[in-house]
Amino acid sequence: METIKLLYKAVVVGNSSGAAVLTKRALSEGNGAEEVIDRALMPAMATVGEKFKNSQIFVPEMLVAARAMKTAMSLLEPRLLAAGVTPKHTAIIGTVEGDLHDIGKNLVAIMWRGTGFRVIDLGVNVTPAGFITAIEEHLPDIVGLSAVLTTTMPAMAGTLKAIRASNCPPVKVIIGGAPVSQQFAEAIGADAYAADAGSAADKALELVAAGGISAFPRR
Ligand code: B12
Repeated sequence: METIKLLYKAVVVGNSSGAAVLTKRALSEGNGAEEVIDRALMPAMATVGEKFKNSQIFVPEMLVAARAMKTAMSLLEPRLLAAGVTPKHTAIIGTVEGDLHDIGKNLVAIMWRGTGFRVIDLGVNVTPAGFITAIEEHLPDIVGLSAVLTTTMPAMAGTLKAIRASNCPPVKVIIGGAPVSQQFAEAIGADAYAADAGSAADKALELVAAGGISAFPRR
């Protein structure tokens, strides 16, 4: 079987050592780093996201797949840097103020990275000012807000309001977390909602493809 296909499979099943060997082999066979990412790693993370969405795999399997992808990426990154290749899109993600849950947010960050985004993870208990400062600094295309407690849903609404009221560059905001919904997203004026990490990757791509923010000059 073709090395690229084998690498795809190694990442899907979370075989990190296999992913390392196959990444090196794919490069030695003359594949470019970008080609390896586009043809093996991204499709693998898309499959992982789809399986997670359909409850065919769960958090542990997703984490080992992410680790395999990270192993492969660590071998490809030096080549990308040498070639001056950088991710096309940037995302910021954080759990809103008062909320310390980060397992779901981390999975979304993994999927976004696997989809080709540069992701700046602000962590948990992030204040509205924390989000705004990061938006000003990193000029992201999208911002993800996570809230896992019903009691921090108002903080999510407040964060979105503060972002919109600030002078920070225009940005699309996507929300998620167990207690929030599409209806809540619409009520607070978020650009999108996603129920799980796989859907979050699809939505992020939809948001950047829809544009509307691309006119803003980015670094
Ligand atoms: C683990 C956990 C904790 C851990 C958190 C550790 C950590 N590092 O995250 C600890 C022990 C710290 C904790 C503390 C508390 N917890 Co807690 N916790 C949980 C638990 C068991 C699992 C949450 C989880 O990780 N789920 C798995 C992830 C994968 O799912 P997820 O978060 O929903 O994320 C997915 C989607 O929602 C979505 N998503 C998430 N974020 C985002 C963001 C974006 C942008 C997008 C697009 C999508 C998205 O994608 C994710 C992946 O598919 C839940 C119960 C449960 N079974 O869910 C309770 C639960 C969330 N906790 C609860 C409570 C009450 C608390 C405490 C208040 C308890 C206390 N009395 O101290 C504290 C609050 C601390 C605080 N200030 O935040 C309640 C919340 C009730 C409510 N409706 O508000 C729950 C539901 C338990 C219960 N049944 O009562 N908790």
